[in-house]
Amino acid sequence: MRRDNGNVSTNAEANVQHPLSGFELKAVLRESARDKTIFLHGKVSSGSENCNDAVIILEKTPFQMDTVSSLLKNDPELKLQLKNDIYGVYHLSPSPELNEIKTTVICPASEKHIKKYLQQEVYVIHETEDDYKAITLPYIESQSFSIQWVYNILEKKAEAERIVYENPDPTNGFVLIPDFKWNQKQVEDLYLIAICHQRGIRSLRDLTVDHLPLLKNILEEGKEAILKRYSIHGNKLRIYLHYQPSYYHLHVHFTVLGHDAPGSSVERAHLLCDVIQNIESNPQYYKTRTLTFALREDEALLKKFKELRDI
Ligand code: GTA
Repeated sequence: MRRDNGNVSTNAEANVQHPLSGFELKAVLRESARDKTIFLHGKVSSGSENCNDAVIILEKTPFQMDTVSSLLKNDPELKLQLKNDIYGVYHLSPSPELNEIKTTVICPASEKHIKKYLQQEVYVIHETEDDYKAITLPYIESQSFSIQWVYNILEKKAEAERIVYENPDPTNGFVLIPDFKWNQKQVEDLYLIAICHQRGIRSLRDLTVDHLPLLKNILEEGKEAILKRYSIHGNKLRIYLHYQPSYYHLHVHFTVLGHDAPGSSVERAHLLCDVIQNIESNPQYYKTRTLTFALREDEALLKKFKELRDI
């Protein structure tokens, strides 16, 4: 099945082109030895003549408790690197099924996608209510990332088989689904997102008392669904919204404590339980408060703030 308008396709389609067909590396955008991740800009060929920009993210996956002992059984081949007294360091080359690399392909990637993954300086912005209206909102309306992938999930045109839980209410309901960044093989890096059914709630800034039932449903039903499916209790979860998000359709991140997920730092993550309390104590809280966040050097929104404000 393929829908070109919504970019939905499945592997069941005959003649599926390899997603990395004709791959040619253009640049390493960023890499992290700590996270064992590398972000690449490349060209891939789609069809006979077209050559598309692609962002490819390669990430070594965490060990899985249930398979880790197979790595070491039956005298696997070890290449000695160093031996000193009781200390030995070896290279082990596991079989392919125990040596997976999670590969994310964004294709065709826009200039904005390429910049998003580029290593850059970041700067803190304190966005007042007026800044939001004069700078951020016009920016969001003119050039934010497409949210077609979100509508595909809500309309069951993509990832339908991955849905963990759904409250179908059009106003106060949501879909809970494993995040793109989680391979679902181990709960040590569990990462799900709750995407609300209601359209037009762009971000934290749009939230008022009208949205409290939705937010409370996401918090309570999301925790319950994760407990039921993954046996992880709510007191082990970090449940938060990003400000600024990359995609301006309200969604909530569920990650497990102990997993240092990208975007869980204090200048970006707003705990859902705090968001609910803030709105309860002041219905205009997110409309009026100055909100602080960081922007990368190359981001158009930062350029707008620099043009219009003394920062
Ligand atoms: N299930 O199609 C999708 C999909 N898309 C396109 C995005 N997401 C999706 N989930 C499903 N299907 O958590 C997820 C994203 C993200 C959430 C949107 O939706 O994975 P956000 O609007 O707050 O945007 O959340 P955010 O957090 O900036 O987006 P993103 O892409 O996670 O980028 C943040 C940083 O995370 C990046 O700068 C990069 O450092 C890192 N990162 C991004 N992707 C990966 C990856 N695949 N592996 C490792 N690190 C990554």
